[in-house]
Amino acid sequence: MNISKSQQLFSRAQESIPGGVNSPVRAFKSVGGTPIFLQRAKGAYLYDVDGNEYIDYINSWGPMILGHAYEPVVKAIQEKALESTSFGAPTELEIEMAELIKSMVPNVDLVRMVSSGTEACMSAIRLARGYTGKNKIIKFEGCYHGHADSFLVKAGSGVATFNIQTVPGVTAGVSEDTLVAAYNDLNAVQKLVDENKNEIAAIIIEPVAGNMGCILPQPGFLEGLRKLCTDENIIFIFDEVMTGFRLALGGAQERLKIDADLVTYGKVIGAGMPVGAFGGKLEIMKYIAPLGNVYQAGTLSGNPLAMIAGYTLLKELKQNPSIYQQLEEKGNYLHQGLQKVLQEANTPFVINHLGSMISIHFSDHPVVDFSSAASANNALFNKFFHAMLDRGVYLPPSAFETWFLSNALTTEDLDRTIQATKESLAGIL
Ligand code: HOZ
Repeated sequence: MNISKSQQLFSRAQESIPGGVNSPVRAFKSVGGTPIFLQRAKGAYLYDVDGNEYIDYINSWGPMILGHAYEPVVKAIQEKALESTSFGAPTELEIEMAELIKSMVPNVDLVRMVSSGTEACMSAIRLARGYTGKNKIIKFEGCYHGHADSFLVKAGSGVATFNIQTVPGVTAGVSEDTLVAAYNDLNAVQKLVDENKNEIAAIIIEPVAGNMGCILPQPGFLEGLRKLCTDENIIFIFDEVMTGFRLALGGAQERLKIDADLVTYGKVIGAGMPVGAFGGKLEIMKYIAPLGNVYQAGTLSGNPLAMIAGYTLLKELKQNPSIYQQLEEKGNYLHQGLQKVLQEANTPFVINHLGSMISIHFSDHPVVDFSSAASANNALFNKFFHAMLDRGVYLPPSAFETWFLSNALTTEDLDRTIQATKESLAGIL
């Protein structure tokens, strides 16, 4: 495969952009090699600057649930741009967006739009602290809630990919207020709560984790956390940046039948534009300024282009709930196909999958938390990644990221992916 233009651009990028990229995982640092510079994308396919085509399983890390350059979204953005790209003042569209979100997520009474998932999670934590008057939070090892200081303790995604143990610049004071438990370990959480009686403001979790590969909550885990939060007056925050509007219209809350107190969104909610949101019960949300004194603001919050993109996509999902059934079938089809070729290749593997989130760990033990993900054969994953890329399949360049399916994928694309997996394994094992 010729990637000479990507190679040239990567050399040039490193002269003016840290590491040549504007977000670390994109640099291919852990898998090695040159990041592919993209030119355009349509539906399920990406096209790089050298003219190579790839089937996309990153989908911009989640947002492109109906595929790239989805026409109704593109048209809506084009039309909206003619009215102004930003006002910094209220618009009717923001109300429509909030009403649409509320119609999909019944336990959200009020929702505040922001510009990224990081902002959403950071604001939700501040709100939980402001509401409860407590300082500490519990997060889970390998979960990633954006790059705000409090979340970078034992984080997943790039922090795990690059094996960064402590992030310079995050003060000890901030880190001390972040307590960490292993994912799926309810007893560990109970212990932290007992040891920090009346000090925990919030427990924040990815209800299906996507930043250490895809990891599913074990039966009873989220239910146990829910009960603990209710009993101890702790705000239960679902980080649905990845799962929101993806696992179901009402996200993981609907799919797993668990109500959180606050929910954060990103990715699908913006259809590829920079959008995040947090919302929840009126009783808590009324602490947010200007209703209350928990301050949170943003010049570009509710930006018209971002709102019209997200609104158009969410409306489409609401009007066509069969999309979720189709995604489900595609996820199952891919899972079965991958399972077959991996079994034939006779190498230990684990496929974790729910709906349109899926990942492979080359592991001989179940992958249920960060340490089991980290002890998989991730060197083999790195080889697998390149073998797949060479065959035109674009996977996340890290075993610590979930793959996202789009509904633009056809059975033929899935078959090509399964065949590429078979060939890749034959080449690297
Ligand atoms: N935090 C994203 C993956 N979990 C990476 C985003 C990016 O590099 O664009």
